[in-house]
Amino acid sequence: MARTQVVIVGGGPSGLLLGQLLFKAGIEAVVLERKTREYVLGRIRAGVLERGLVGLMGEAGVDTRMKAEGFVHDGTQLAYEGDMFRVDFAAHTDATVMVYGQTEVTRDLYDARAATGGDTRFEVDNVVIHDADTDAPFVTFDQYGGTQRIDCDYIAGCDGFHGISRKTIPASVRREYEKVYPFGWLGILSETPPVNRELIYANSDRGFALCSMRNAQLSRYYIQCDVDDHVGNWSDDAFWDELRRRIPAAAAETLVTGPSIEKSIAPLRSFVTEPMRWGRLFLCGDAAHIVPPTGAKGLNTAASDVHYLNQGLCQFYGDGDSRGLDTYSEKALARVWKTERFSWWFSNLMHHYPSQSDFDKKMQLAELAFLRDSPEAQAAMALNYVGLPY
Ligand code: RFL
Ligand code: PHB
Repeated sequence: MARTQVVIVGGGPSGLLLGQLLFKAGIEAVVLERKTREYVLGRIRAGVLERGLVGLMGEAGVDTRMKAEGFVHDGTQLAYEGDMFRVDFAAHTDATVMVYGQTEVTRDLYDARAATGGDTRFEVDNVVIHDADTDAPFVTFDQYGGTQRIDCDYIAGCDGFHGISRKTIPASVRREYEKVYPFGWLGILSETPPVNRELIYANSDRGFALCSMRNAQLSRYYIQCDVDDHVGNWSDDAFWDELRRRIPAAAAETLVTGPSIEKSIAPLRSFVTEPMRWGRLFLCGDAAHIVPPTGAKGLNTAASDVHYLNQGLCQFYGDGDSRGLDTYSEKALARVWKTERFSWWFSNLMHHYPSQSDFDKKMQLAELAFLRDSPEAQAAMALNYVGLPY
């Protein structure tokens, strides 16, 4: 029978970041991942890192490549009705964001984990968390045709929205809050130079569009689509044509197109589960909450959870003080709800709703004009976009 201090369920960015931070503090952890490393690295997701996550990458000792290859952005562009204005982060905050893909963050964390001899089990099935509400929890899982058991002090549930950790908390204890949006995002990755130096978030009558990037030769674009649309309905040409119609003319004219190397549709959802702790089980990241991607907050909110949990575990193992762990759920949720609010607000502002009335549309335009003209409104947006303090 094996034993460790912390079992981390899920080898996505939350689980790996926590694993590396614990390693730095001399706390032993085993990471259990259902898929292969290649599969996890094949998911194209987040692209914008808040200062908090940038700092945690440094704390975890994995920021060398990010610092060399990432792009620091100190503003973003918002477009509507042929108009485009800039929200200047540097003018309103003392922070910037880093454009560096989740794929690269995850790769750096996996490389560091391998280099430090961290115990990571891939392709594990049927992970079950046992006795999390007692002082002797353990986790079982299937691998190589046999069932294994690891006893531990604590379990970190970092297994994403579809994982098993959240569902381990009895329904009578859990309270869930959800909003499903009536549209999705169709995203493509293409080996073309980005259309603009900064991201462009565009509100148009045909629906939202976003121009983002990974590096000088790799672009990431999204367009709002029907929630039940299929990737097969969208040729590359159809995507580019639709994107051009939704972004300002000057950008559309200079857009460089090419074959897509990835194309996928993501639904949009706001979701929070409370509490984020049950006994010795702590939920982190998408396992506990989802935001629509409009504010680029999913990975970043996962990182703030990891920060609070790491702090609590270090306090406990360092001087036996469990106060950080006892207040984890409360602290994490306080920040989660503020981030949910920002992502919901920004999504409402930028998308076309199927049921939108002319009045609703006028309200969106008035709010965009207010944001364009008000330094105070821009300061509020900038503060949220660069990331609320931990
Ligand atoms: P993940 O990434 O889902 O990782 C969970 C891991 O757990 C594994 N797993 C299990 N392992 C063992 N046993 C089980 N029973 C398991 N069940 C699941 C899974 O295989 C997986 O490896 O959750 P994590 O680590 O909490 O990370 C969250 C982020 O991935 C997510 O919030 C972001 O990608 C959201 N997101 C964005 N976030 C940002 O901060 N900035 C962005 O710019 C941004 N853009 C995006 C996004 C998400 C998107 N999609 C596709 C949903 C853009 C998109 C399009
Ligand atoms: C991305 O580059 O994938 C991205 C950027 C900003 C967002 C969402 C996604 O708000």
